[in-house]
Amino acid sequence: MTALLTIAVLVLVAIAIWQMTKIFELSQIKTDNSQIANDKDNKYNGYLMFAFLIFLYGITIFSFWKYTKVLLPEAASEHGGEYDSLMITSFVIIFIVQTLTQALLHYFSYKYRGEKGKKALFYADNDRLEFIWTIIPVVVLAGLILWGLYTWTNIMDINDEDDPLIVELYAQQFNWTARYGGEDNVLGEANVRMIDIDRANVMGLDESDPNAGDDIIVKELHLPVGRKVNFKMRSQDVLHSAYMPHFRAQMNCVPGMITQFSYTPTITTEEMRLNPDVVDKVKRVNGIRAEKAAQGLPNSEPWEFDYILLCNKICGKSHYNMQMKIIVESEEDYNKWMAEQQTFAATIASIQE
Ligand SMILES: [Cu+2]
Repeated sequence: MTALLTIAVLVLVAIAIWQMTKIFELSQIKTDNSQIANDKDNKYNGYLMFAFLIFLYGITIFSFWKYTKVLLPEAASEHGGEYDSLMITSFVIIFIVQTLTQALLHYFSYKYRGEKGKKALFYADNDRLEFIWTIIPVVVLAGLILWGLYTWTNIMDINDEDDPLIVELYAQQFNWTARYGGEDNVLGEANVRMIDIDRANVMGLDESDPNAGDDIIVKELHLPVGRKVNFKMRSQDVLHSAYMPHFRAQMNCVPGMITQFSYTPTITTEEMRLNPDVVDKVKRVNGIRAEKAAQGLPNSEPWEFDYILLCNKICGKSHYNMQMKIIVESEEDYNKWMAEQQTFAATIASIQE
């Protein structure tokens, strides 16, 4: 509300200033009252073009200096590196082209500003020039698109080779649940119509399916490092999107269908906590939190880095907080954790007792 009022006040002040300048202008007796731009106007606009170019470069440098540190750390999945190089290459190309074309655009606007007696040269066409400015973008874009398609098909090649771990990610407003296939690594059939809250069947598992009994339902995702994981996504209510930024993975969760994504985690949580970028980020966040703690504000306990699964589709009121912790650990630790979890059959049995 305060923000809205502030904006309203600023807009009104701007209108008032604008009206006042108009009155001031009208009150002046002008010798030259023509609406046609004269040399002085053109020169003034030419310099303004230059000023705008400096502003553009300034804001670019400022953004690099101020915001690059909030970028994600190194990719923690096998395909992540390939994805990152594609993105950084695209960014570098865009950056170079943008820097050059903006400089030329603004410089020429200044150089060829209107001047009395100066006439534009009539220059119909130049085949060679047109050929060059067509062929270069064609080659560069075709290269990027082909590389992109190749990377995309590589990443989206979800198959059962190399004995992948099968994990279901179940989305609902506003939390995540994960399900493992259990001993047989096969997920039991499930459907939202079979949800039975009274019997703690929150994901709608088909109790008559022999594959369902050993399924393990958890609220914290553990993954063994180096093993391929095939994710199957489901949604109970609306569109959600399973986003695991550190693994460069995202897939929509669509009610009524199962979507998939597959990746191999390569860096454990413990290792990632030692990554210089992560150490830096944790330090910065905890600096802010320490300040908050000094003022007695909430959310001020020291933070420790963890991988996360986020929802990346605005799915409702608490969308912003729809997340689940992901822990990547050694196979040994993973097995130990898994052994402590309760199977679906055991949960159901304990409810019935
Ligand atoms: Cu969501």
